[in-house]
Amino acid sequence: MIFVDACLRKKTPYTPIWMMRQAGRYLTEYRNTRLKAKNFLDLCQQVPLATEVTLQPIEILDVDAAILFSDILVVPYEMGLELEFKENFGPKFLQTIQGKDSLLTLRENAYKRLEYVYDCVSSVRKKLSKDKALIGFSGAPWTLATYMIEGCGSKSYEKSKKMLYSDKHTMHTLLEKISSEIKQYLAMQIKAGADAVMLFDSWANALEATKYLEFGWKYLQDITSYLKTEYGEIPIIIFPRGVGAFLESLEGKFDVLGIDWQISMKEAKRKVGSKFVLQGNLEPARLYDYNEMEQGVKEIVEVMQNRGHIFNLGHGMIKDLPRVNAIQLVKLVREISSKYA
Ligand code: 1CP
Repeated sequence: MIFVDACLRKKTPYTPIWMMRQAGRYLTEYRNTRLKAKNFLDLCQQVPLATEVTLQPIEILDVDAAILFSDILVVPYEMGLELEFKENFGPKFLQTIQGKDSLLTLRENAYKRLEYVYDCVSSVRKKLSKDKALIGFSGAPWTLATYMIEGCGSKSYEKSKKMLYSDKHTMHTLLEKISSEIKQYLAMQIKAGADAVMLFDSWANALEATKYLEFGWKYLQDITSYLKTEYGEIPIIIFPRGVGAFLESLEGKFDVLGIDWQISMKEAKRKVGSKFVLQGNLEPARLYDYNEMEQGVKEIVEVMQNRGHIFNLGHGMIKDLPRVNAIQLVKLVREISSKYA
C-alpha cells in the first residue's frame, strides 16, 4: 500500500494523496446516500450507508486512502451526551459538561457502544482493493472536550478556557476520561482492519503554546505511546491545527504530522520534516480555481519532492467546491510527484 509505505517513509512511485472530508456534500453521490438516512448520526450508524459513503471518494477521485465515514463527536455521544446535527448549523449537544459534578453523569466504556464504527471499518476493508488504505480516526481529547463543554462549535472557547484556567483539576479529569476511551476506540478500529489511524485536534489553535502542551499534546502523546506499544506497525497521523508557531516543540511516538494551510510546507519541512513524515497542506479554497490549485500543488510537491510526504488539503473539503477540480487534483499530484520517484 503506497499510502502506508509513505507513512513509514519508504520510497514510493508517487506521492499518495487523500483529502480531509473527502466524503461530503460536494459529491452528489454523498447527498443521495445522505437522503436515505434519517439524519447525519443515523448515516454514521447505518453500516451499509456509512460504508457506501466511505468508498465514494475512492471510486470518484481515485485517492490512495479511504477515511472511515463517521464523526469525531460519536465518542462524546456514547459517553452519554445527547447529540443533534442540525441542518445548516452543525452539531449540538443537549447536555454539556459544566464542572466537577457533571463528570459524574458520563458513562464509562463508551468504546464498547461504538460497534457500528468497527463494523463499518471491517465492511469497508472487505470491499476496498488491496492497494488502497483505510484510515480510522478519532477526535483528540482537547478538541472533544471543547465540544463537551461548549455544546457546539465555538469561536472563543470561553467556557472551556474558564475551566482550564480556574478548575484545572476538573479539566484534567475530563481529558483523562476521554483519552482512555480513545485508546480503546482506536485499538478496536485497528483490530477491525484500519491500516492507519489519525487524531484530529482541530481546536489546538485555541490555546497558548504552554497550555496546549499541557492540556492537548500531553494526552496525544499518551494515546500514541499506548498505540505504538500495542500496534507498533500501524502508522499514526496527528493533525493539530494552527500550531505553526510552536511546531518545533512537538515531540512524540507517531509517524505523520498533519500540516494545516497557514504555514508553508517549506517552513514546516525545515522545522520538523526530519522528525516526521508530513501530510498536507493545500489551502482547500484553491480548488475554486483550477490555475490556483495547479500552482499550489506545484509549490508543495516541488518542496517535498516525494520524500516523507503525503499530499492532503490543509483542512477539510468545502461543500461547494467543484468536484471536477477534486478529481483533477489527484491526477495532478500523481503526475507531478512521479517525476521525483
Ligand atoms: O450534514 C452533513 O452531511 C454533515 C457534514 C459532516 C460531515 C461530512 C459532519 C458534521 N461530519 C462529517 C464527516 C466527518 N467529520 C469525517 C468523515 C470522513 C472524511 O473526512 O471524509 C471526519 C474525519 C470528520 C471529523 C470532524 N468532525 C472534525 C475534525 C476535522 C475538522 O474538520 O477539523 C470536526 C471538528 C468535526 C465536527 C463536525 N462534524 C460535522 C460538522 C459540520 C463539524 C464541524 C462543526 C464546527 O465547526 O464546530
